[in-house]
Amino acid sequence: MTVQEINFDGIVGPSHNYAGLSTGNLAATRHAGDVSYPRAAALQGIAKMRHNLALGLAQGFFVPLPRPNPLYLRRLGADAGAEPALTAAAWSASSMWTANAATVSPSADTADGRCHLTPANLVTMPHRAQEWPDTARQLAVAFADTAHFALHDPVPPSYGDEGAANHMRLAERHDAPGVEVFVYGRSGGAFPARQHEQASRAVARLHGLDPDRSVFIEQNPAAIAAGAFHNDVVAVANGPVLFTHAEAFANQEAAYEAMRAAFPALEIVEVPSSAVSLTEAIRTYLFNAQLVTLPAGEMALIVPTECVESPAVSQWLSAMLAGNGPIRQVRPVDVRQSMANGGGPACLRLRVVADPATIDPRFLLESAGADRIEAVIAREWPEQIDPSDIGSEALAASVTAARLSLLETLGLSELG
Ligand code: SUG
Repeated sequence: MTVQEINFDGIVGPSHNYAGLSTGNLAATRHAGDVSYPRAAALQGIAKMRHNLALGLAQGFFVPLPRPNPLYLRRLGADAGAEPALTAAAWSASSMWTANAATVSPSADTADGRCHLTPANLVTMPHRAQEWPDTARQLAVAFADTAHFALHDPVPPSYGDEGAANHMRLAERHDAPGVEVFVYGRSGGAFPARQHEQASRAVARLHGLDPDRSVFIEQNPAAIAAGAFHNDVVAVANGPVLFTHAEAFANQEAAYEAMRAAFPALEIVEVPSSAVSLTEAIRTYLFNAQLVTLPAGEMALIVPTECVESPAVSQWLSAMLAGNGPIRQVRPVDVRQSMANGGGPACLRLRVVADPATIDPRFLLESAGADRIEAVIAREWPEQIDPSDIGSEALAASVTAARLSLLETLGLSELG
């Protein structure tokens, strides 16, 4: 049995577009109404997965959810297409950001020794709140082995839950018992706080986590106001390392103390505001990096290319590499199409610590599988979508067919 971390990336759906649906997500707001390039977006995602495979990391994927979602519009009485905002929501390819698909607690942390998953209800944003039923359906296929996995229902509304984007795990090794850190926001600020404290606490209880090894921390309201709509925009953890901006948490020192009390081996790599301001960190998505342990044991930070183009961020990264810290490599990847909607490398993946042999192999990626997926994308994903195309019947038919063709290629037509 080889329990390891597997990153499940969301394949970018063929209806990928910029509709400005997420208040508080500054990139998405800035790019509202831009022409989108779904084929390029999906190919960037596959290239990222290939990059990580080449590093020797285990890689999985989830398929896009059915969009446009006819059920959503029907239930709102809006299937005639007269409500542009609702039509845009029904077309959103937002399930690509699988860090928001679910919260995952590895078997080493749970009372019954199984890996527990709770799909995120995503209730705060209407276009995302429609995701969970189809996400749950997909998780049930991928993690059908009930001897090793326990799937929960989402936390009921109105307790907003945005999944792994507000959850970090500290552990000596991926397969060792860990400490799970839940980060929530308090409402009342300029932008919505998407993760409710009660949702985080419910997930910890449902997963059977040891209360002494669970930590609950409040996000800095100033970070939410500056555009950190999820904690993974300002902090990420891997193994014993927490990589964080100095202004990520409401009370930074108390947050470190709480984590250290539960996990004494904690190693903190903090980026001070004097080196990279909160604004620049959020603009470049420095912390929305994948912090991974390579097979040889060294840690690498997989950052968006925007980071190396920023003088402040690249200077800080060079100084970090020249020092003696735990992160030994920095590897840029181009996910610009997703970045323009506020989704960096870490948003695009859900981490699952498990034995790959217990997972439905149709969701695991090798390079031959990447070739097959790429061929479908190159053939069937629209090259571009203009905002005025959203709602078009012809485009709806072609993106629906494109997705079904991908499912067929992957032997996953049951998710159609
Ligand atoms: O929920 N953007 C997503 C980005 C999610 C990023 N995920 C993490 N940080 N883990 C969101 O705001 C924009 C869609 C649009 O406006 O068309 C969007 O949904």
